[in-house]
Amino acid sequence: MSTNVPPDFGLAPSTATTHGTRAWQEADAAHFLHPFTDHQALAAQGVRVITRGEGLYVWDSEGHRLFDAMSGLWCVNVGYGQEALVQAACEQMRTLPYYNAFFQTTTPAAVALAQRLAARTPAQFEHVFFSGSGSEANDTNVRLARRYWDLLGQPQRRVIISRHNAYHGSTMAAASLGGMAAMHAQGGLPIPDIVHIDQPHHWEHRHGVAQGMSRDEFGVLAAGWLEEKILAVGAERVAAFIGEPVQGAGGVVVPPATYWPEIQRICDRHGILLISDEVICGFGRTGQWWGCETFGTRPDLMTFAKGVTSGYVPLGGVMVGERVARVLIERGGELAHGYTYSGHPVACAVGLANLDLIERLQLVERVREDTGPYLAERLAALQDHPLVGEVQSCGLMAAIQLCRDPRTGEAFAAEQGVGMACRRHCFERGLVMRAVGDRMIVAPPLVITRAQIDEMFALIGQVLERTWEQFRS
Ligand code: PXG
Repeated sequence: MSTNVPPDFGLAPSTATTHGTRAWQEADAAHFLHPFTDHQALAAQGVRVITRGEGLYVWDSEGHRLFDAMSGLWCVNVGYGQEALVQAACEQMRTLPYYNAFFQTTTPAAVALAQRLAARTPAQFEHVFFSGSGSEANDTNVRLARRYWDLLGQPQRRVIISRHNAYHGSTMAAASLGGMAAMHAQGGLPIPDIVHIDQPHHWEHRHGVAQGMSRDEFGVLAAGWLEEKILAVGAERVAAFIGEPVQGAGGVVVPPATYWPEIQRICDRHGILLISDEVICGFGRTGQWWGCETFGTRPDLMTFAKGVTSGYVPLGGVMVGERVARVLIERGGELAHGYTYSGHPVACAVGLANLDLIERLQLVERVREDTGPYLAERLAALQDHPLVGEVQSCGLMAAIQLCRDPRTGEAFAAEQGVGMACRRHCFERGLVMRAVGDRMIVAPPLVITRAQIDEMFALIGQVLERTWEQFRS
């Protein structure tokens, strides 16, 4: 693995904290079952051990420095090594490392974060339900949406409509909401009463229904698939529609501008709850605090996680709009749902420090006015590369679609594994990008500067050249 990395590509001299790579790899292979990993393949290759992070960089146990253009897993928005978050965690741990929010108790950190989130989210949100992760938060959404309709005397409204290629997490309900076929194939998913429509992916449909259509025309068409599904299921059976403003794990699928306003109209027309899963898009990623603000919707429920603590500690939750909150509070009695770590005080203290930092550094404004537009400009310049079919971005999340022939949009054969090959070149150059099929993804920390965007694109340029050399024939 990383021992093959040539020393002359801007990699730091050895900064390894210890020299235990082999030992860690062996112990890891013997004991650690990783998420979304083929363990035989990993054991043969040897896992990469990440030991340290600072700013936009992480270092592995061999001392190689990596430019983390994925913010960990779309979460380290304030970058690594922010002392204010460390301090907040230490102080809270010293004062009160844990207390629960069950049985008529609360903690100051959880109250303060709830209040802060209510102030920082669109006007319809005055209440939050905390979880430990995005997956749990989406399970909560299923419970809340169905409970809402039960309390309104419409228990038959149970169906939740989602989209193919969506990612909403890995618990049973969240994986069912997700539209990943490979996940559904393991474990008998989806659970009952969750159905899917196609995603608003203009590129994917370029040779099909989107042929000859502008993106905006296609956006209206794709939103129409929701109405078709509602009518097929029967509107009186549909509880909610859930979607990521921009599908993240699915490959940074930026919808046409016409899509979400049309989705909102359809939900309103049929009285259906709208759930915006903002686990990736929330906290400034799209250039507004929330993706629903960027795309013009008014969700009833909103999932968050990742960016709420910049990934420093686990925390997630659901912002519950007043339409739902009023019914739950005034008619619901006890809500039979909750997690040990709902409102964990250490996580909430870190969340508060993280929000302070985002505001102090004006990261959301920076993404909207400076770094987001600059990233889009640098991305547009890649459009002429002989390997690049399309580029898409929204704020600080971007996709580079690789294809065999950009003029015709002809794709590479899947078995060529072009995206994964490109990703290997990334690691050799000291860059972390994600490959979703042949779509290369970046979502750098929101603290990135213009100069660092230049640095990232210099690396991307080298990586695309290498990939082009490998596959041009
Ligand atoms: N919703 C969305 C939109 C997500 O992106 C989750 C829910 C689940 O959150 P938790 O905290 O339970 O993981 C996510 C998570 C990838 C990748 O490969 C993306 C996620 C997780 C793991 C991998 O892009 N997003």
